Amino acid sequence: MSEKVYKNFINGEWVDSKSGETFENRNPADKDDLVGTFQKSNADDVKDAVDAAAEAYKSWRLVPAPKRGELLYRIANRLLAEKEPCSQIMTREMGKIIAETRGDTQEAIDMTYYMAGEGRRLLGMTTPSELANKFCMTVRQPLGVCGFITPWNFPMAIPSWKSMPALICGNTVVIKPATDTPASVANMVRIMDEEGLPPGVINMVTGSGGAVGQPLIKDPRVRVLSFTGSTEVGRKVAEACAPTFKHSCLEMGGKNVQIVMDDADVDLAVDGALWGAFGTTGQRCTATSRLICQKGVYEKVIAKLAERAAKLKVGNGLDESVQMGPCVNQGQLDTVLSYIEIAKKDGGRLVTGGERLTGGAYDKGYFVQPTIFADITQSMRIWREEIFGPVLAIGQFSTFDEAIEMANDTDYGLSASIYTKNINQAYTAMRDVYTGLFYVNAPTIGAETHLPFGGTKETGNGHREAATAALDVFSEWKSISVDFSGTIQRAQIDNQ
Ligand code: UN1
Repeated sequence: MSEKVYKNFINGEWVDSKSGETFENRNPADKDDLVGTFQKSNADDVKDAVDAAAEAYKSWRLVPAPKRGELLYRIANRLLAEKEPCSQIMTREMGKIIAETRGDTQEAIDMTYYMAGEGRRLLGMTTPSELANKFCMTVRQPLGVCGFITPWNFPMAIPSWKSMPALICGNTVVIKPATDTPASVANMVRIMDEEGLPPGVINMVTGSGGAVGQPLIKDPRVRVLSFTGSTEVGRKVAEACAPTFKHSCLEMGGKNVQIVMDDADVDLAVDGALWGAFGTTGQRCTATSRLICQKGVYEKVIAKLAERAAKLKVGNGLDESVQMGPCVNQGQLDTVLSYIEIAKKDGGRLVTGGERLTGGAYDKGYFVQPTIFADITQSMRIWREEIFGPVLAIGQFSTFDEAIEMANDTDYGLSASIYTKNINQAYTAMRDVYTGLFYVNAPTIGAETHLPFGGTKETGNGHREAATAALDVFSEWKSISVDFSGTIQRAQIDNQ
């Protein structure tokens, strides 16, 4: 696997950073595998990118939306044609297993087709006027330059969730990929360029949050800042956007719960918890990090789940037989290991895992065992704090009302699920668990691109990604009235 030097993409050209510096992107499953070398960019590069995006906006906003949609169709087709190489490199830079990176690329493909179709919709409304001979309608208008700060856990899907709706609405984009996973964004941007997206419409600047993200947030020409990452950083992004009333769309932490009622299909619930907690090595905003079981099935679920978790094959995600990859980097591994210690100290019952995996190929990566703690109570830190790793906290409840109270006992509100055969309880939980996503007899992960995605409380700031909801982030309504009466008509006054 040969080393590749990746450049920034600004105004339709692949260019070096003005800093003259680069950084390495290595495989978290095998530190000897250098995925590529990337530009360590600075504020000058961000300025160039925003200059290009601001200039390109002047003409891109006037391209008819169906034409923008045709370009997106072509981009989707190319992403589909390059699904396998894009997924391979994604596993190498991020670590998640190849089946999941194929899913990630597919999610980008789905979003691109979906938004391509919006080119022929972008629906507004017409509505009657209270006055005679007057016509009223609404249209969506783009905002201008959009800045994106994207995470490493969905290296192509999430950048596509932000880029495709922004572009179809007529905005231009500057994207700062996560330093752990810039190759996947570079692939998406390269394909956009090769399929004919005009220069300056999409720009990519790689580098750190401080050196690249901050100037992007601060540039007054950037009118929308869309960020996916931790609640701690998201709060700072919102504060930095506030003085210029820059719109911010924030997707942040989660502490997602799966509820298992006594009447549930226990094997199905165990399948769901296994996938929800250990898929993507637990590194999803939507990951199941809390599992609560009713008294009657509590020990049974724990025993079955522990047995299945202990058997998961952990390793390099390029091996098709591997079921769980490494943590994305040393910092993430350290966080996971520290929470394992915290959970033990707080009195959690370790039922499986709990150790870093070492020896042989494991020494080259950031591997940890799938880990489960039972007897977790609501005052313990692993009940409350997001870990972003393969650590599941299990608690117990007696009544349905208790389950709802426990489910809502978190600062976050992204996803939740219930396993039950009782339709009344399912519907009550659908209504009363305060999250942005909710699943019945399915795990907390696995949202589809045509449904709004996002969360309540400290997970978000009221916006939703994906679906037509994303159009509300990347366009603003203009209400237009045309008076064809030839007279002055006063609203609210001449309407008797
Ligand atoms: C995320 O973890 O930030 O619903 C996104 C899911 C995926 C997206 C997760 N489709 O699990």
